[in-house]
Amino acid sequence: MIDKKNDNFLMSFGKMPIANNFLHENDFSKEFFYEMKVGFNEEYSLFKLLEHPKPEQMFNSKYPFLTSSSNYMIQHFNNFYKFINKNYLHSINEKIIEIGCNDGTMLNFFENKSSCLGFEPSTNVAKIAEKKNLNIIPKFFSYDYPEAKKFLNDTKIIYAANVICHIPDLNSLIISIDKFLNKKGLFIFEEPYLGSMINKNSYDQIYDEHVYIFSISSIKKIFKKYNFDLIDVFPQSTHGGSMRYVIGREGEYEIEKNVEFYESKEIKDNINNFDGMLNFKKQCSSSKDKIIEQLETFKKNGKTISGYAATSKSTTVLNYCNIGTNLINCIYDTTPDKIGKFSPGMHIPIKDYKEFNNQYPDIVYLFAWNHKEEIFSKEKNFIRNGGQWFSHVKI
Ligand code: DWN
Ligand code: SAH
Repeated sequence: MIDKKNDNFLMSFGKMPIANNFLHENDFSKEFFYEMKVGFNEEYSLFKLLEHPKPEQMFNSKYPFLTSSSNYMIQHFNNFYKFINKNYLHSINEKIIEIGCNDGTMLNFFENKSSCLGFEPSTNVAKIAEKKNLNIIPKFFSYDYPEAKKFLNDTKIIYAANVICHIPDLNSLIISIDKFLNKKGLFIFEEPYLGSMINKNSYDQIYDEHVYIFSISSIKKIFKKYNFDLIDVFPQSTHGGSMRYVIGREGEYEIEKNVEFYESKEIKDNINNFDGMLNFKKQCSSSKDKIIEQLETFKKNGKTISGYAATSKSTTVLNYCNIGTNLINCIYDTTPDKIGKFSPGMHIPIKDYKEFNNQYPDIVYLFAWNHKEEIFSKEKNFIRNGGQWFSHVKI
């Protein structure tokens, strides 16, 4: 049982709204806030939120994020599909489950749709996946649904991307995985990586949906508790630095050298224990001071500042640093469900990205720093017109 016994408080980012709750002006007064406290569980080397909203408050019929909002990510998921297909599948009839399939971008690459199943509790995005003729259960992942019965004990691959860190109850998650996988079955998933977050000081990876920021040390310990081995790991450049983990039943597969290689790096870098996090805490508050000072200097010098990409991550930066319309006039974004609304907590207006080149601001805070290649190539004219990108993460 993975429990909270050895959770140690690290720091508080203060009052936070729901990161993806982009809202209309008449909903400002009933906006929900919680205190975003983070900590580190010494027993599992696990970086985590100590308080968070209930999953239903975030994943419901109004979830605005779509996997397909990034062309680069669509390509990445095509490559992830090929990676699974080439390395772990022997026939197109082997059963496959995706946890948190969102709009079905990755599941749609698999050839035999009838052997695939996606779980997606955000029903508005689940509907987009269903329109692609995919087999979807529009609910939170669990083995306990009649519709999932034929996948029990018979699934070769369960995979997920940027989802497992969204699931607070790791015990129930692993019990369901155990019920679905066959003897040689594998659980393959990738998530934002603690090592990258610490290196880049990208503290904006922390928000209500990201209950955990995993590492090799934590994943190995958590799954060991349920008689699973971490058999391989593959660093990824996506979402600012992620790690792909391959999990098999204890003793069924050889453990690849990569696991020890990257795990020993974590031990050397001191990211497997609470003390190793103390420097990160300092970095967060000095980053906050620096950002505010820089934005205020831009303003004093008469510069106009806008944001680009109303990411979930931006909710952490804006609320932690208390940045509102006094500093950033609006945020440009591509998502229909965000445009015309206001950012959670700080209430900065969200505008259609198509309006961006009508009148360029002087400075643009790039909130999707993780998609900089894609965005820079799309917005070359901004730089040609003398504009300047800005971020708290090195870009
Ligand atoms: O883990 C998660 C990841 C996978 O996606 C979720 N919890 C929620 C979400 O996080 P995010 O919002 O920080 O994701 P992104 O992919 O960094 O940013 C997406 C946002 O950026 C969307 O609102 C669309 C916008 N965007 C844009 O306006 N122009 C994105 C791109 C690539 C662009 O060119
Ligand atoms: N895999 C996609 C989506 C990531 S966003 C990608 O990488 O782009 C996180 C997704 O996980 C959301 O679509 C959310 O609705 C879903 N999710 C959250 N909790 C879940 C759970 N317990 N079971 C299944 N999906 C979940």
